[in-house]
Amino acid sequence: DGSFQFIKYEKNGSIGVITLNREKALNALCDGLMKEVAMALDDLERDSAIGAIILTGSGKAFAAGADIKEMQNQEFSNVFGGNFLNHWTRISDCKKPVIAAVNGYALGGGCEMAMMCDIIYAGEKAKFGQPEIAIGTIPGAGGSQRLTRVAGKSKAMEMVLTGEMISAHEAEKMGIVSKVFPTEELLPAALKLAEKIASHSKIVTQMCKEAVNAAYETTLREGLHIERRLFHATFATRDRKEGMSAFIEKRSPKFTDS
Ligand code: CO8
Repeated sequence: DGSFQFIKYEKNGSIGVITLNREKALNALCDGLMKEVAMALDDLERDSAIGAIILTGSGKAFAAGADIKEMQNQEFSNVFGGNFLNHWTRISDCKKPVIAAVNGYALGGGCEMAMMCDIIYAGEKAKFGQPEIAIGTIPGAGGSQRLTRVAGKSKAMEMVLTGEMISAHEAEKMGIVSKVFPTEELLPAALKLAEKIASHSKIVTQMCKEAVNAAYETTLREGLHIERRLFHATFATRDRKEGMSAFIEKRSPKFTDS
């Protein structure tokens, strides 16, 4: 649809693909771009045909961070008072699975944006980093928190205190990225993953995502409680019955997302 200025956005069967499209600025995440991503996500969440979402970049970058030109002349009273970049949380609030397909730079807010997604696939030339320290600020959208939970204190400290980039393979070793592909194979692989995810019951998939996120955001005791409740809740769906019946009857399940 031609109404977006900073992203391209398409639906491909049960998959929604959001492509950051501000190549000249290495997809720097200006306010307008983030608002468009949020609008696309609103639409994809409303569309019951969509079972998984891919977020990807273009040209040399996934995204080279928050827009430094936009931040340059801001002052504390504005950013604090206006809760600057508050709407960035839209991605992590998405109930449907979001896959980041990272080819090229994922720096600062770009790395944080990838980590807001549920699964990160990377092209072998991708670079990840939190370079905020080099421009006199610090990560502001999860770089000191999500990165530390995933990679541990020593690695996270090294990245945020030096600002240096790491390769896709290093990111994979650290657990930030789940798989690395040759550049050209990244998007097809992300689509294949998204199709696999979207082939399951969409309602149960959302419960599953919620359960994993509980592990990430709560104590073990609370997380186990939430998991048990959600597991019980799958018994309120037709798809749970259908999935188990199909197994017993040795046929493929026909999920109705109900
Ligand atoms: N913001 C604005 N413009 C950018 C950004 C950016 N983050 N990154 C690149 N650009 C622009 C450049 O200014 C340049 O524009 P122009 O042609 O008008 O001069 C164009 O993109 C191309 O960039 P380069 O010429 O620099 O390209 P190179 O290939 O030489 O270098 C790099 C590529 C290494 C990626 C380099 O562009 C770079 O270091 N970019 C900045 C990376 C960075 O510091 N990112 C962190 C930004 S701070 C941040 O993200 C804080 C997040 C806080 C979120 C808070 C939420 C609540």
